[in-house]
Amino acid sequence: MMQPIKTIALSFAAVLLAGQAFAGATLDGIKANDSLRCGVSGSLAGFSLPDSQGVMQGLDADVCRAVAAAILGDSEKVEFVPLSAQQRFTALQSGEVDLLSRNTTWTLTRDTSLGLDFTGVTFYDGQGFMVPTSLGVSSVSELDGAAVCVQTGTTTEKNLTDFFRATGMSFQPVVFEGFEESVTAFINGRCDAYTTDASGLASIRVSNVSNPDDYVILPEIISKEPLGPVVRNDDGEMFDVVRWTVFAMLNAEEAGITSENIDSFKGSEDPNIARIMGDEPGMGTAMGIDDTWAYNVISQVGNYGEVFERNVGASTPLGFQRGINALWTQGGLMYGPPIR
Ligand SMILES: N[C@@H](CCC(=O)N[C@@H](CS)C(=O)NCC(=O)O)C(=O)O
Repeated sequence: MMQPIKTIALSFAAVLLAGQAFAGATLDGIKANDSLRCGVSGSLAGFSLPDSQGVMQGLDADVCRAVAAAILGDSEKVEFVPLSAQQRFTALQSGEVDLLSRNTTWTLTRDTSLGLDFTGVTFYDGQGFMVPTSLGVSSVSELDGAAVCVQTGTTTEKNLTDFFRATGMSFQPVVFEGFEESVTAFINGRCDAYTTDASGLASIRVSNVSNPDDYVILPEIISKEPLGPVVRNDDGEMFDVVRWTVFAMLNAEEAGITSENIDSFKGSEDPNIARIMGDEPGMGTAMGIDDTWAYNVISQVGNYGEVFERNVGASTPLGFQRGINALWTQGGLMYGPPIR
């Protein structure tokens, strides 16, 4: 049966109104507060850890700064909120934070059942194991019967069970809610092994133990841990801003634009560059922010390669190679769709 024209018009109006109610609610809140509340770990060297001056440093922290630069034009306008693995999703759902940028793995269940959306990947990782050097173990295949320290509320805990079940080995999980207590227990010999994302293991080894040589990270990686920023799924504009902020950092690296040389690209004849610079208008306004958004991100925080090198790269204590986190043009997985 055909719907009367009046009913169709009314439902159309309802859809429009609903759309208006949701579009940009988080984005508007950030602008009204003139500050981005960003959930981080706050405990993880290279990703988010306060330095000796109390300034939050790390790749996850710089993603918060980049989003603040895109929305507010100022990368300093961030309030960092340290969150444990267990607290992080509730804090985002309840509105305590606007954005979660905290070594969080993108999985189907998290993306679909929490009222949240993963915006992309800022660091491709995988789960590994660390053991005391004195244990004399060089492969995970030697961990049959091991006691393994692990933090609750993580993919780590689930992968651990899957891995031992799949390999037919036995293990004893020693589960902790807090990060510090899990690491302390491991250092004090409560467990034979500690498991988390390989980046987390490297972080612990350089910043939480007194002598890194007393611990070895085993070579096997047992899972995929694509880590990235998360937003609530009720604000499409906020989702777009966060994902395109990261894409802008990738595109800038690909184009050779850095925080140091960006001003030399002003007035460029290359339309791709002109759109990143905001010289050609429309890209920012399409997301409800200023057209200089990408310029602000790159000039104030840097391109993806700069952020990687500064926080976790070869010259830092973590000493990571780019590996799969290299740009697609260098054989890696990092790919920014076109800004046009
Ligand atoms: N990527 C995994 C693990 C993330 C995670 O929370 N790892 C722990 C161990 S490295 C952590 O970051 N703890 C720091 C904290 O709780 O502040 C996930 O999303 O579940």
